Amino acid sequence: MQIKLNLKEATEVFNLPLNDLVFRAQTAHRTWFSPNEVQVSTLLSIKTGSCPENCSYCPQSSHYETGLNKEPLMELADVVAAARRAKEAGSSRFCMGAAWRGPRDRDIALVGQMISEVKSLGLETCVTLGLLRRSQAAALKDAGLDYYNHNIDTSPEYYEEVITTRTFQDRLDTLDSVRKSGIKVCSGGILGLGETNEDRIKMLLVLANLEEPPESVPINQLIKIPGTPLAGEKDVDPFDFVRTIALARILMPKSFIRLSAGREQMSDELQALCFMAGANSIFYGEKLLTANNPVPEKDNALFGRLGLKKMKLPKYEKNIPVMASQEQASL
Ligand code: SAM
Ligand code: DTB
Ligand code: SF4
Repeated sequence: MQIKLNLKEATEVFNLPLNDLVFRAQTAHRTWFSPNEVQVSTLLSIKTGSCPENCSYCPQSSHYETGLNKEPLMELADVVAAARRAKEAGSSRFCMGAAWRGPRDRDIALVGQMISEVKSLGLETCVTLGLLRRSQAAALKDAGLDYYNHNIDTSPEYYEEVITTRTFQDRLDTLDSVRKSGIKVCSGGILGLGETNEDRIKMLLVLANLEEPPESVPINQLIKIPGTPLAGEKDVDPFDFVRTIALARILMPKSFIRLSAGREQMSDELQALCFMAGANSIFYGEKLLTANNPVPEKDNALFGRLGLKKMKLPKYEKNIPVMASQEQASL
């Protein structure tokens, strides 16, 4: 059922009249998911700032002066308290992020405790810790990790324009370690780095053509952070953003496609278009890692107006979410 397209075919799909493109994306979405349910994750930055990498979009890189409040690794009890609040607010997944090039083995032990405790609250667990070796991935899996987030961010060709302290292949190697350890993969990218639509299509093709595509695909819109090299980058055309979401849905029909960072800068109407184009996951809660996200009251109001429901803890069969009901999934 996995649709494998080459660059020419994927570009033709991307450039379809918008109605036709959205229809195809909706059809794919309804084949695998119930159409009005959105998976909801909450983020927490467990170690903030002073990152040695030079990702030109990131407020946490030590290469740029962004006025960020730097924080060492959080205490276990504070992390668990934040996870409990996220669960009470209706999140089904708790995602903990650390600004490291990669964790040291002693960090893995500490983060492992956080994962176990968060998991025991009945939440899905996700961490994003940078580059990961196979043995480290195995230890996280043993601690109860469900998802590892590691974005490829953009096309292989454009990657060096954005980050030079690690390679595209480094990212793929980490994704491979994560996959081989039996952890579900969360990997996507950012729009608004100065890349072309062709780069966006190529990025999605890399993800879709992995041996197993990621179960979760975050599509971020650049939040322009003063002090980073990309602070003055031009805005993404909103329809190109929607087209990218739709193509992601068509290429990876069984994956959660997450409308990720940048929602605060989007209108309700643009977010609604993204849901129509097949996005079925968001970050929920007033903070992403360091940047602001819409407050829960605003998202709850939007969900109410659109008739969307927060998805309960998804059930999986061989890493594929099982639909709520066959009936809902029909056209
Ligand atoms: N350090 C880890 C890493 O790079 O994998 C994890 C945290 S990092 C902040 C996770 C992702 O957040 C990045 O890969 C990028 O896609 C996204 N991100 C970071 N800064 C952003 C920004 N200003 N706007 C939108 N997305 C951003
Ligand atoms: C992802 O793709 N986006 C999230 C999550 N994965 C870790 C992070 C967005 C970060 C936005 C900037 C900030 O909050 O610092
Ligand atoms: Fe570090 Fe991740 Fe930010 Fe890059 S995106 S500077 S690796 S925290």
